[in-house]
Amino acid sequence: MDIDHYDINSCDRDSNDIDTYAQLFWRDGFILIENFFNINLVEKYSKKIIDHFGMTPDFEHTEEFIEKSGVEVIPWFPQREGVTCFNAVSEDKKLIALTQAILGDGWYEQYSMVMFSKKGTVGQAWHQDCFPTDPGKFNMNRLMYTMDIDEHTSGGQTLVVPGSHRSGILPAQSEYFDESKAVTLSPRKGSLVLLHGHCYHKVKPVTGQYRVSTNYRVAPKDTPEDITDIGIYRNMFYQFSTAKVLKERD
Ligand SMILES: O=C(O)CCC(=O)C(=O)O
Ligand SMILES: [Fe+2]
Repeated sequence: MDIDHYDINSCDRDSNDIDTYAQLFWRDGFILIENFFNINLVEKYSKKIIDHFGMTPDFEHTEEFIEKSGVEVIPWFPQREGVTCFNAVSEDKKLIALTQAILGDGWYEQYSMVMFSKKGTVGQAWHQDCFPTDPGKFNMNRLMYTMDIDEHTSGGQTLVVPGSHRSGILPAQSEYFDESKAVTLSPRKGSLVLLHGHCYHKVKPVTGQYRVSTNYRVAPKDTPEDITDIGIYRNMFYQFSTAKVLKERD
């Protein structure tokens, strides 16, 4: 397999592929694998998600967070509510094997979260999901896409700076930040994206009817369970559990 490609279409999912994906993940901080999930499962998820949100859900984050962070996403935690059909991705054997190849023994599941954005919303500003203080402690996003995400349909493409999981903290607003190094991911329905929580990433504005991604977050052994409680933005550190701006950075 040519490991210079970000879109990996062929996926035999034998052990060689899994090792190659793990290498790619550690090189770039992310991988995109198309057609990873069974289409029937994807359809089932899609329906459940749309039934839950409808098309005009209310925002659950505070006004201050939305305004300061530039994040307009409505989260839903279906497994916490006992919606058991959302266990299917947690139990997916290929996904478990890939996670094990990347994170090694002792990794654990944090939580699953569906993220919904309405038409006309801004997506998400540049951020890291957690502090990059210790390279061994981070969240890994395992994102399932139940719709095509591209400039023609939904907008809301995901931008990632390759290798930025090794670059330390995201530059503050007043500091130099070379966005031209970012790559644009346009995951198709059924795709999996694995994304290291220390990577610099953002979501572009949503131009279509809505945008949905579903995240099964995991972490390596010894990572604190609340590692993603504080998000790193260019203008602030934000604590989700208390809904407070911990620090304005500029
Ligand atoms: O929905 C996406 O594509 C990325 C969302 C995100 O920022 C995350 O999962 O941490
Ligand atoms: Fe994120």
